[in-house]
Amino acid sequence: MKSNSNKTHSSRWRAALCVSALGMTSAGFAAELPQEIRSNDGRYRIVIVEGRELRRGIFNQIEFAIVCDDGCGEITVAVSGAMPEHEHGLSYVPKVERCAGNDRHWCVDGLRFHMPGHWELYFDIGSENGMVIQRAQVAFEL
Ligand SMILES: [Cu+2]
Repeated sequence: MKSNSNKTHSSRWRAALCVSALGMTSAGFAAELPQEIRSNDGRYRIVIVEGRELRRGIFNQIEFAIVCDDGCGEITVAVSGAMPEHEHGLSYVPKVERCAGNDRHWCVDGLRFHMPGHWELYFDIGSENGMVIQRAQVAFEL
């Protein structure tokens, strides 16, 4: 009886290890963001502080700073994502707010890439007067 249950336990372990090894080696389960993503007009630099490794199918969290050579002013930030080839966005709207422990940083939660394939991640930065939105974007495979 006892040896039976040990055997089951050990084969479960093997299966778990197998899945985990696949996740580590197969391209597509995880993607790494660059440390810095610049907005298309060159003004805003998104500097990723935490959470550069994105994984498919989970709620990823990212912490980032936005840096401008001349100071950014009172900006607004929205984060979204899309699979352009499938013509759809994220299945959940991620939450973006000033980080609780550091209000100079922005924290994104609920960033979930639900499908395998080519994704784009967008940071939309609204200017102080709210008149201009600049986008910083990055593409990756998950
Ligand atoms: Cu898709």
